[in-house]
Amino acid sequence: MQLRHTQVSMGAASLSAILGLTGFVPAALAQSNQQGFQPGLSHAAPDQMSMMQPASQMAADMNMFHNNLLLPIIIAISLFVLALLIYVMVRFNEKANPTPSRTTHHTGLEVAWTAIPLLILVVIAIPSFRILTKQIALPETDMTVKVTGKQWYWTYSYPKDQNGGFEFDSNLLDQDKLPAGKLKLLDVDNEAVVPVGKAIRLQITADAVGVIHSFVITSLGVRMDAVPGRLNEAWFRADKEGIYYGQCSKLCGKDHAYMPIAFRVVSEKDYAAWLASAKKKFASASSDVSVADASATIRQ
Ligand SMILES: [Cu+2]
Repeated sequence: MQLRHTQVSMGAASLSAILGLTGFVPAALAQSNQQGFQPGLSHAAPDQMSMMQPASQMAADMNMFHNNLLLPIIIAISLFVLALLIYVMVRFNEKANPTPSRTTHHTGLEVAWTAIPLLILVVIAIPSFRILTKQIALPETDMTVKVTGKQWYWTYSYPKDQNGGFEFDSNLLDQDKLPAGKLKLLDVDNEAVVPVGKAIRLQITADAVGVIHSFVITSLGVRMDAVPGRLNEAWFRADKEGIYYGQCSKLCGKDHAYMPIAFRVVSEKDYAAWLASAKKKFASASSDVSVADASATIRQ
């Protein structure tokens, strides 16, 4: 298993509107917007009750863990406690049981109500730690994006040694002049773009003079705090092309609710086209970020 100096802190538009707004989006990319934009997958659907649909194996594992293990256990425990309460109310009320028992200890019962919850926790802990390990022990990743939480927007840096060498800010769109088809409080001016099927390493931090944020994209199974002065790592491999939204998930100040995350997952060809145009567009904001040195890798 490999751990790369990971520090864990333990969280359909009109085409012309899109093109007009982003300016540089290649035509093929703009088309994939309409396919990729799916309620329940990209963002929560209206009246949605359950978890977000998964767009990565990690998110699928997390959903499975919640839906197939945690939820049944929680329901069973709640029903059991409810049944006990009803039984006590009926069987041991003052009328039905005028002379109460004076028992204060029962060894068998005490062992049982210690051991059974312990076993339940062990049953939960094993798959929980398995998923957690998968999240924080990075596999060989194909590319890196550096994410910096600022007050109150995100900055994405594409490393020089990966054909990038630029960075850009991703700000919430002006809510008073929201173009048709754009999502309120979710769509941004500059989306981060990554290729589909590739393991993406995220290096997540926050502005040195800023506050703690948390970078979360639910459908991709990514949740990691962005802490000033600390470089946290997370990763994902998106199975499907599309746009995936997230939100800052750490109460970070007055505009906490207005710093959405938008990651667009595209084909490799579209990614190459985007990279070429983004390099020109963001040329003025060049970034010196380069991928962490291999010597920083801790092998286990
Ligand atoms: Cu924040």
